Amino acid sequence: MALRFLTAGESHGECLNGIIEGIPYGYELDFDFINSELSARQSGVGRGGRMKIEKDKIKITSGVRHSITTASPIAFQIQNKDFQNWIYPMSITKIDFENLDETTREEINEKISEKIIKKLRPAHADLAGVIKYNFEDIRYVLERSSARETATRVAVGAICQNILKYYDIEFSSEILSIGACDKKEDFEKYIKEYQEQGDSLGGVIKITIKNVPVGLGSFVHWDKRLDGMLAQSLMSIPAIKSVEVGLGKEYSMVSGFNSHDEIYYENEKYCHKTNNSGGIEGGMSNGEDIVLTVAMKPIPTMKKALNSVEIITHKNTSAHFERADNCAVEAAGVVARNMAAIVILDNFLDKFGKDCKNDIDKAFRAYKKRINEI
Ligand code: EPS
Repeated sequence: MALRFLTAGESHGECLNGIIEGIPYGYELDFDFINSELSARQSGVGRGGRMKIEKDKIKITSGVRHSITTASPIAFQIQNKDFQNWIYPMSITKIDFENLDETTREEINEKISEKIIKKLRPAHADLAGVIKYNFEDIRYVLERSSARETATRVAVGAICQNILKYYDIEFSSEILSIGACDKKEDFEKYIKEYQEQGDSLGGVIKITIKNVPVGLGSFVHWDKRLDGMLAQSLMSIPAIKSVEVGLGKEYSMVSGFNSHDEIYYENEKYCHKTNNSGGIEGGMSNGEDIVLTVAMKPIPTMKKALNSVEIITHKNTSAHFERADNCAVEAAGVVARNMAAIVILDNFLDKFGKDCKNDIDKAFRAYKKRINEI
């Protein structure tokens, strides 16, 4: 493993934070590109009120000098503009009530208590989270389990995409369906219909990765298989319930003769004329486009509340609702292509070198020459 990253931050805290270790020396970062990925994650029909408040931008605080990566860990922040409305409920330090007058004390106490959550939200992390940590306020779970955290992953992934662009490796995501609708021209209308009913929707997203060199990943060890690593990283995105590579589960419904990609040798290169394998065979990239499909469940927070239970009193109630997206499939597509970029860069560096761009460029060119691709 060449790369690792950590994220920290609460949904309504001051900021989101990330640290990436393993980015080699010598790559010029394109901040406009990184910010454009952050802004793409915020867009799409079905996003709620929060996205009108936020304008996600990366602020790198170390590991980059004059826009060039230095090989030191890259640390960054993304501000939560909404924090201005949460200063007391999300305060890091203890509030010094003793030195406040009574009116201010009451005002602050009210602000804090109105943000305490007792009604469990089904299909969220709430139930298992409060039991696991013995929390008496569901907000402790909500703040960190919120999909807001995916902004940090997109920033990491966009840095990885930025580096992979030097080698023409490109990532894209496309929505295949929203709920039961697979007509792109109807997506907006369909999402809005459910929004009006206070209901939510999920969908299916296709990720395509172009120009991945042959041989990333490995057939040698279970944890080095590229499909396994991609599946883990995509499955870790909140609300993603399945990941498929190429034909995916459809493989189980067709015969081998009718599904496997035949091999040809043309123009002094190996190639396939079909790509049912989705660009991965034996745990390694095979030179074709990598094609992944992920399915997202509907957003659990809904105006049309589900039946639930209150913590502590155990009374029947309806689920907590503040405000929420009713569909975030487009955003999940942006997160998915960036999570995939992290895995691809990790494997790319494992193969071509971990220290500096010059050495990596040379190793990459030598490999391409050996396999007659340049
Ligand atoms: C989320 C709830 C909403 C979403 C949020 C994920 O936020 P809020 O509770 O502030 O209204 O907008 O997603 C983001 C903030 C984001 O940046 O994607 C949740 O509970 O998971």
